Amino acid sequence: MYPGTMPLGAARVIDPSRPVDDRHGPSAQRRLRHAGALLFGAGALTLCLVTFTPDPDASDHGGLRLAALACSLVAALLVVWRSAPGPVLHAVPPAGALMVSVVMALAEPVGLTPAFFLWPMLVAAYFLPPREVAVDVAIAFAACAVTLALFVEPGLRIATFIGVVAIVGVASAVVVTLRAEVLQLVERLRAQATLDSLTGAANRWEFERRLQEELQRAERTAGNCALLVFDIDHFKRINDSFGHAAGDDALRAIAREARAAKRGTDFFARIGGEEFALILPDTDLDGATVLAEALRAALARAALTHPVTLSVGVTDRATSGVTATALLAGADAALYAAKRQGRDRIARASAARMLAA
Ligand code: GH3
Ligand code: MG
Ligand code: MG
Repeated sequence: MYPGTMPLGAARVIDPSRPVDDRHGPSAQRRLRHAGALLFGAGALTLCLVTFTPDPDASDHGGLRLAALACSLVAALLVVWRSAPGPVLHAVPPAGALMVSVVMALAEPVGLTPAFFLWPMLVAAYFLPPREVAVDVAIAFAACAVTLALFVEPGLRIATFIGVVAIVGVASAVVVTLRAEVLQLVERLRAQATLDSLTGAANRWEFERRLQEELQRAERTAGNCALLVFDIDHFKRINDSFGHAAGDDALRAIAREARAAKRGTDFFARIGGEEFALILPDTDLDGATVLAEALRAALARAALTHPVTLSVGVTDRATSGVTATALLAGADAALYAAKRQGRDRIARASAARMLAA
């Protein structure tokens, strides 16, 4: 292995290609379904507890037990209906608000029941986009107002409504704001975790993940995938002669040239100090060699403050093997050969090496 390259890391548990604000993916849908089941399950339990505690006026207990039964059925449905479609799941918070209205109409006296509008609105605020949260909160307020007007004595209506608006409105706004801030933070951390700050290229971690992904795609489509690894020749001399800042400038300039030379579907990464890689989907050894030539020519033409040359190793899936480790080892061996043969050149991996390995 050429100094500077590292073995592939362990399998990736986190998938950074997943959008940070993933509200429609399978995982988000599953969590919303679970939250809905919990919401209605907790509602059923609370109603049961209320009807089994001593109460001087138990006339409403029959209705409340029916409401508990309805809540349990909804909770059970959400548990078993794994393929519940998005619109059904998005209807969970407003349905919860309507259930609180029904219970408010049944409960005698109304007591703390209106405070329970908070539950479905917290679920909405955490899981749904802000605009949908606003609609759900408006539905909850309207349902609350109508129920108060129809079923609650006049003296309590206004004060209860103000209480619901204040508690539910503020809590929902706080959750929406906190969630937006957390998402922003995650977005920033993801960029820091996947990009190299000096060159803006993807880092080694992201490179390994992407290489595995492209190889899986190639496997599915029975296609090819090439890997090009290049290392700057005698880069240490630039640092030693002109200082680290000049070295950093050279790294940035080389990354710029590589980005300009590659195709849109190619993936560029910095995988070591002065070592870079390009993953070339649907490309064979010849295609990778053409890109390597183009990159070397572009670098020769570019007006770099401190001109450099590259040693390049290329391989493809058909030559070195189908795993990321095999492909990287093949490109690495070719790069090492280019260095041994005198630098400033391209070396292609050979299938013989793979057979020997
Ligand atoms: P070779 O042709 O064999 O590749 O020789 P080389 O001098 O390029 O290789 P060597 O591995 O001896 O030195 C690599 C140098 O790259 C040493 C290290 O200081 C420098 N380097 C690695 N990362 C950075 C960086 O981020 N900035 C700067 N300025 N230099 C870096
Ligand atoms: Mg190196
Ligand atoms: Mg070098």
